[in-house]
Amino acid sequence: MSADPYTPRPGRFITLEGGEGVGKTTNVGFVCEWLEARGIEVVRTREPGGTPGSEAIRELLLDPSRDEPWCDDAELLLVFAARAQHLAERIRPALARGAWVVCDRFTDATFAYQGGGRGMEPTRIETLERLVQQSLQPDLTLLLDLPVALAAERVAGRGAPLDRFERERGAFFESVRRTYLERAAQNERFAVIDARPDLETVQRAIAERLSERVAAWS
Ligand code: Z5A
Repeated sequence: MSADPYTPRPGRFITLEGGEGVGKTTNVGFVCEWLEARGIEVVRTREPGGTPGSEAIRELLLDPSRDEPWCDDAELLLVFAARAQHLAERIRPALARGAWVVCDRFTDATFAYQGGGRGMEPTRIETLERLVQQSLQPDLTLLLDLPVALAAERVAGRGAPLDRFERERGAFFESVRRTYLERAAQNERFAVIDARPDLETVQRAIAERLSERVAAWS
């Protein structure tokens, strides 16, 4: 008898990535519901954030009204400080007990924003990645890909105030998108999802990729 691909098993780590406004937050919920419908315990979380301390660091990172802008190194260290706490308090304990963790952004965002966007050397980011994560990497990264102009329209359509990153220029976001796509081309854990179509079509594509990967893990 073949194994049921949806039988709960030691935890898996799924991340959603992409530039601003590509639909990560909208689709994190869809991924969680898809897994829960198959009897899997899911922990939904996000970065920066996911614990009270890490959410406090998120506030520091995103606040657009700060008089003193963060220098690039301070921004990078804050991102990894939040991540270290998140891993220790939330992600590793959940994976250890067999829950699946679905996270809105993780370290690929650091390579895309601090690396691609701010121009930091990837080797500096890799050093902190090794220190904080050791060997832990996501099992699957769903990269929602959308042209920058279309993403900006969707963000504007939400009508919410812009955070410190959302105030960056188009070239910054082009570089973020390019970095994500380059990483996806180099790493099999990525599944790139075309985020241009309507939500139903995007979610059908996400469900197909989830089905393939979950079946392959069984
Ligand atoms: N950051 C960093 O620099 N380094 C790091 O290591 C990490 C993060 C982890 C906060 O992230 C910032 O932190 C982020 C990078 C930095 N800044 N930026 N930019 P965040 O995840 O909170 O911020 P965000 O990317 O700006 O998320 P967002 O604005 O919430 O966007 P989203 O989650 O991708 O999109 P959404 O809210 O789900 O969708 C946007 C709108 O489009 C919304 O009205 C939806 O209803 C609509 N939508 C969604 N899908 C569709 C489709 N298919 N068709 C039509 N409309 C749609």
